[in-house]
Amino acid sequence: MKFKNPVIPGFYPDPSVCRVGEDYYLVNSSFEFFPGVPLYHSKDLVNWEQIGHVLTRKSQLPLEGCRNSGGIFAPTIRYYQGRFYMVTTNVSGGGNFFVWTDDIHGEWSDPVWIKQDQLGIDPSLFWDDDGKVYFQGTFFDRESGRQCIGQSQIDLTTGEMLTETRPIWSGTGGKCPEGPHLYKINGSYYLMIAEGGTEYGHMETIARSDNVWGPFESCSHNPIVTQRDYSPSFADFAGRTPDVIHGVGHADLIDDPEGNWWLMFHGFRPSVSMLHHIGRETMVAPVTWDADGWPVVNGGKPIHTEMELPGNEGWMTQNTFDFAEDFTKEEKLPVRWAYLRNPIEENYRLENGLVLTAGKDELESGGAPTFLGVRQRQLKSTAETELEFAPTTEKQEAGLTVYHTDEHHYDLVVTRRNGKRVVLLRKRVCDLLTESEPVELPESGKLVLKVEADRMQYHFFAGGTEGKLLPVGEGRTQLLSTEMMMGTFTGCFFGMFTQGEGSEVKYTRFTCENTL
Ligand code: 6LW
Repeated sequence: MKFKNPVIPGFYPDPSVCRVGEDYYLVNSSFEFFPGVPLYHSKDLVNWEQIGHVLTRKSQLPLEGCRNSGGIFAPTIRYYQGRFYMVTTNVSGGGNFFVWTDDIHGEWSDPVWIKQDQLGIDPSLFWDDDGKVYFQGTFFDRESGRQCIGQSQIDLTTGEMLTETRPIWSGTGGKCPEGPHLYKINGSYYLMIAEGGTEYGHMETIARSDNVWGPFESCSHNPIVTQRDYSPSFADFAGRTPDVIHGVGHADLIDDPEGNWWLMFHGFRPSVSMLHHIGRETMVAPVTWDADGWPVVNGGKPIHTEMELPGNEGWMTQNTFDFAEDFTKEEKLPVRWAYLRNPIEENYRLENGLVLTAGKDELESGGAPTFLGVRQRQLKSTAETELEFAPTTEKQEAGLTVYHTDEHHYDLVVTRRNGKRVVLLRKRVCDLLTESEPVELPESGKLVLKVEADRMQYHFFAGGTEGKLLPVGEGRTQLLSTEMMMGTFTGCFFGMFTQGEGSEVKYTRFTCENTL
């Protein structure tokens, strides 16, 4: 049986997964985007559907002033005695906390803050057979002067520490030991972590102990998964086969009801060697156990986009994440949409279409601009939207943006120039700003804006609803790559926006098509 990785394509990093019977639930990091922590459901680990978000209220997720790639770092989801727990870090305020729910389709609790000296990131929870709860995360060990994985026992009702934090493993020598998860399998404690940093040297390693506190013995074939030694040639890219995956790591282990084991992890697909722009994506690989009780990921083979499992010939059907949305028929926005930081709610209304009103913040300002976006799922994707917009000044703008950070976005902008309704392509990359010649649009009537993405370029089009769309300009994917940024962890979005005093726009339709 064959399937394609990533199974959750686009910016869905740091996956963590739990299982209840035949249902799997998975969460990802969300940084400065709101709502926080996308929540996915699957029955087979390959086909995933987003069922909501864990952090849906500002009281759970204050993001004011949150820098790009601040906010919510790697979450862990666990299920224990009828209750779901999600533990994570808001690096822009408050640190480590968890929330819980007894209804996976309902609201989650307010945050319970972890009160302890373990000020690190990537928290995880482990329940031992005696009901004691252990908290793991990154920890700076003053004695060794190194980052390692620390652990404490905590009280889950109050978030108080019941023990001090003790270093339990520093990994195999890679930089940034992080993303720990502890499991008890066949009577042994397995501690699995990410190392090497979340770039091209990323890897996943594992260690084992008879005692919850260690000492942990490193697996003889660590790292259990990595692509750090994989160097695709330019020919791989020239053939335009998107079969190149890098930066795999940050994993969680899960068993299925038949007793097979699986690894959920992230990795990214470069556009060309050393550049990627659509974020770290969620992937899955089978796990077997060797005679010494160590996990073997994907039979010890590298991870490719085309994965092969024993069993039937042929491809599994897989969701494409295509969608066609008609805002004129909606009373509630589907869960795929993301705001930037905490939205100003009155600027978003569903009234026979999605009416967006400009606030004082613009896309560049690092505040809460009027913006709603979906993650770009594939290197080859198309987004198209239909809108009603009658700007009355040269400041009033609405359009379609390919947005990565405040400083990295390409905006197809409808506005007014010399008394005419026009469209132009504005490209912002670091401190560079370019604007194409304005293209005149029909003075009245609905407009269509479209972006076609391929591996190397974004192609922008605009026009009225009748006739062909006009090309407005192009932008290289290269300049929206994570490697162009200063330590970011996110990926490109296709978004609707409006800015400029008094600007109001109605979006009626938005569609996305992806090529797997
Ligand atoms: C994540 C951590 C990491 O929390 O990236 O480089 C952070 N390491 O494991 C954000 O994804």
